[in-house]
Amino acid sequence: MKKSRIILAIAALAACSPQKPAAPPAPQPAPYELSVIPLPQNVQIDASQRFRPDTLTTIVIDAAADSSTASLGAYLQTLLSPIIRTAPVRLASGGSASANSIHLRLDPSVSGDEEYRLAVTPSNVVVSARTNAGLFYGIQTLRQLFPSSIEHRAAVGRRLWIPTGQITDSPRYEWRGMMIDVSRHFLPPRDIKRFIDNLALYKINRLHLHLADDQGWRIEIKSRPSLTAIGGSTQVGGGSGGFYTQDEYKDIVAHAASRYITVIPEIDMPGHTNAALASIPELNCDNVSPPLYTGIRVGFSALCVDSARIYPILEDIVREISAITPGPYFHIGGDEVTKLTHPQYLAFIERMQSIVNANGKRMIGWGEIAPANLSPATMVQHWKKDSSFLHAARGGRVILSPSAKLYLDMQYDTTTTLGLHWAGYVSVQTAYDWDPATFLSGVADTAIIGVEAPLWAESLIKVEDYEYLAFPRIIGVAEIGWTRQRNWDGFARRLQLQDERLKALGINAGR
Ligand code: TNX
Repeated sequence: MKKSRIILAIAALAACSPQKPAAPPAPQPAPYELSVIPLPQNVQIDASQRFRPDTLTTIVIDAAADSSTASLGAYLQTLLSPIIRTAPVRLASGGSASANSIHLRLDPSVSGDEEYRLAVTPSNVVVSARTNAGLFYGIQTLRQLFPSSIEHRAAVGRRLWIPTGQITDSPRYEWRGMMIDVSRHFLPPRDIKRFIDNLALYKINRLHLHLADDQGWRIEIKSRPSLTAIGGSTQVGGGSGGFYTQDEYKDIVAHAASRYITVIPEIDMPGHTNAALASIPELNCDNVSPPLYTGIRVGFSALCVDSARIYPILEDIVREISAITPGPYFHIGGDEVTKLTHPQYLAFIERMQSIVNANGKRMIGWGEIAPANLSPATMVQHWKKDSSFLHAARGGRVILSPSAKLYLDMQYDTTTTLGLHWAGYVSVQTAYDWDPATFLSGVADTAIIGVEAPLWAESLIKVEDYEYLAFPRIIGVAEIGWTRQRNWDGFARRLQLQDERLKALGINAGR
């Protein structure tokens, strides 16, 4: 484990001669302070020299690069527009970066899947990585080295520069996620895409969408149209609800992929299923649909798991969603089931695992699923005291989402209006200042695939509400997932330096 190294050189101070009468002191350039979050692994910066892009700067990519690398060039160009006006230019293979260029270089000698290197001199910038994901993360670091005015694309007369130096960086965990509950209240696709763009800035790479719960069904299932026609028609408090058509969902997934974020769909079952039960009578043991539910109680609903007739319906759902989800995961929920016996519950989870696997996906479920007979390829998402250690013992991986640390719907403190506090109040420091490696006894660091912060939406309506609770705590979660050597004081200072950037992006951060 390499120790982070940050060398900050202050721009040379103006020399002053002792003989001359006291002249007013020349204004000192402010020392450059690194604000990058997540903190990169190895940083050497010399702010006495700078790289300044201008209208003659070109973005270059290797001739051998694929269309995704070309898209990254265009993405970087948009970030720097209108300063950089030219389209990305392809280099001949093996060509070296010319003066006044930003070179996105695919380099097979960089080892990690998400690793990147960044080298900045006064005349050019080279971002190298083995993968396009690595290049994308290098671009995010580059973006954060620029002043926050980089986020004001149309601002006239802004001065963009970065200090010279070298950064090498790779993540600690492969899973750095956020969950958005779109069931309790529905968020339209444009708001989800806005989240995706903002999460990508902090190198989050998983977006888990909680698409079905008691209060709403939010994804079109073509073979079972009543799920959205009925189940998608309302939400907590009785609003009009909403759902994603399959085309809208595909568009969200594609947008996420362009930001190197994998979408994980969740259909919560066998509990948290009132919207489905209300839509399809056959899912109920008495064949009678209950009314739609718009309150916020949990634990009252369950599928009729002993009835063979429910499984073709569940197969249709898993098949249709799997077909439009390129990522390898399908989340079946599995939390808070009080209406079934334990053997009924475990048999159901095992049966769902077969259905999910038959559709080519790895199953994920909340912590309660751990005692079932699970494949080691299945993943358990810890959220409260559970038996995750059983899954670690069989060689399975665990996603850490401890509610008292990472539940973004927990209020910051007693003055917070939005959110809940059943797991406690979660300050920015509480969310940040803990170590996944030692968090669960019986679950070693090697069993932990990473961290994910869920944002449940019982009390949230508009995207600003979601942002208020998510930011800035999600930025801390991003650093927990990425950075090996970190501490609260350093993070707190860099977070303060991010404030202007969050404002420039129009993010309604809560603290
Ligand atoms: C518990 S966490 C739930 C959700 C609620 C949340 C509210 C989990 C797996 N289940 O259904 O929305 O608490 O904080």
